[in-house]
Amino acid sequence: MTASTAPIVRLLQTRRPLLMGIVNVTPDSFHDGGRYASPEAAIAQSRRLIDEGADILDIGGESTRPGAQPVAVQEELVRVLPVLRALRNAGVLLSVDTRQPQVMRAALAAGAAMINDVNALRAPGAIEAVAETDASVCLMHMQGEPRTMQQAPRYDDVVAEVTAFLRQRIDACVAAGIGRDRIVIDPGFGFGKRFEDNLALARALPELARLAPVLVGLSRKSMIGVMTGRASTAERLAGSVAAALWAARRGAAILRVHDVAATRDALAVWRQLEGEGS
Ligand code: 9MG
Repeated sequence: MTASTAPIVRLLQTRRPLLMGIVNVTPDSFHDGGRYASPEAAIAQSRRLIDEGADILDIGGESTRPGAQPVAVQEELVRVLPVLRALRNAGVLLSVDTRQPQVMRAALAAGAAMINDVNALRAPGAIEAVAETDASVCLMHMQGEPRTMQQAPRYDDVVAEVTAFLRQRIDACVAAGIGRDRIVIDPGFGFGKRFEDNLALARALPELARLAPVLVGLSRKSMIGVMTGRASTAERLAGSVAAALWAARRGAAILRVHDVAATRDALAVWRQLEGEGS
């Protein structure tokens, strides 16, 4: 296998875990919906997250929260492209959170180096859109689709089923020409999962990390609300930071978070207490 020049490969070699800051250019995301819906607000938030220490920004123009309605491709493009263009030389890796091949192609041409697809490149043309570039990809597991996924999630063995799905998606990507070192996987916390499914997957992180680097997204999610008794996402910062540390300890390579500064500080303290430097 030839050595990849994909930026994610270099980043993962130098620093772990990486911090991926969330930028929702949407009116309806579950925690910060509407706050960064204009390009100007999203660009300002992106710059704040960079100052706080984000390694990667994940820019999304479609909410994937439970119950969310799909967004037209044109609308998604109008939301994410101005943000990408403004940040292409900002010194961080730009990821775009999308399920649409057309958005993937336009985003990669506008400076994105990673596609974060909650649908794991299953849409027709999605694998090709990534394979034709040297971009990296996050393949996430989701049962169902955002609009209905939390209505009746069901598994016989959630860890075995999610592992088999991710293994199959890795194989499909590799067969299409996406180098294994460009692939990151994600069990998809909250995406067609009950609380006990999320817990089982969290506990299986070391096992999943044997397949590929694992991205973990727990920030402010309902699982944190259940464990802390905090109904409002605004009250879930401490729980989210605790979960991020726990995931890092179990091999998470990338932490997808709303709160970069708090997570970064917590990781720095933890690493130094462990004698691992800052
Ligand atoms: C877009 N998005 C929302 N939550 C996510 C998660 O947990 N993982 C990934 N990869 N993307 C997510």
